Amino acid sequence: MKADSMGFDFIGDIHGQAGKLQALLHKLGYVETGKTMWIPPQGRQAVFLGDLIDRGPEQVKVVNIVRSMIDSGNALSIMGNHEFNAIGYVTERAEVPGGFLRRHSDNNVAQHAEFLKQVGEGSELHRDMVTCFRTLPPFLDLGGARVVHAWWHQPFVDVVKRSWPAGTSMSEEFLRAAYDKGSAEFEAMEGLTKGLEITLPDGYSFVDHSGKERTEVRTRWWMEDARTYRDVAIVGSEHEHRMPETDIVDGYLATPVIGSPVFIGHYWMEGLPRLLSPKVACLDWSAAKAGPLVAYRWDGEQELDAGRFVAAG
Ligand SMILES: [Mn+2]
Repeated sequence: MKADSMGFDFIGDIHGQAGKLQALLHKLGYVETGKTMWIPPQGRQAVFLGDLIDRGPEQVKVVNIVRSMIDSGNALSIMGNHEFNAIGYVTERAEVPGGFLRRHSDNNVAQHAEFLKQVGEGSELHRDMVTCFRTLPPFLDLGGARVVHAWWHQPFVDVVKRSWPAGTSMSEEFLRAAYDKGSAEFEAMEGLTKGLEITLPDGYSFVDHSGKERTEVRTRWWMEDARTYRDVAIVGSEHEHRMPETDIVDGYLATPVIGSPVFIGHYWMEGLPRLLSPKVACLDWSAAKAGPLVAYRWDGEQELDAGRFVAAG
């Protein structure tokens, strides 16, 4: 099947919420034919935007569903920051015996603990899932639509294109480079999977969704006419009024979307699904907590249509 004749159903961050995933697939017209197998309506394919795991109650089930759908040609998936972290978590640093690419700090362990418990840390299933995560590309250009977990920044896309051949698993060499601070691969994977973050002026901070106080904020990288920290900062609505209305000093890089629309996850949006711009749709509406799991039913349109969101759960 050719990509340009397909309709795609883009699906946001699931974070182990299998019930919401099943409800959403059902609503999209997919038919359950086995324990983990869902068949799309004729001429359609699901595209998962990453962050299948961490936090939620049925992470193994979610990965199994997504995997079955990929293996049968009924879905594609990209890598989110949580899969990228999961890979680094189990990979030892060559130069530090007993150390891992992703440090086992208290915060990092806490963020991954549910997954490790459900999968069985160090088990065959654990290894098998990490191997699967390495097959997920950090972006896809589907011809007419593009997907990335957090930030479509073309120079980062180009770095990955050069050192990670499309359709292959992430190599050992790429993985080690991607965890080597300061390398082009590190910058690229940080940017693509975690977005553009900037440091707030002295004295400002906010509390993120996991209860951690932070001085770095995620930004609305797609906003061209942004001037102040409040314009670009993505924080929970209860913290928005505390973002400074002063001009951004540096670090913000407006990245207007020119060409085909871009679908992203990652940002813990609140409220009812709405477009971020006619070219940008975020499909993470906090399904990891009380929010719905959200899809966008795409049929080739270059100007996005808010009427095409489908939400469940
Ligand atoms: Mn997420």
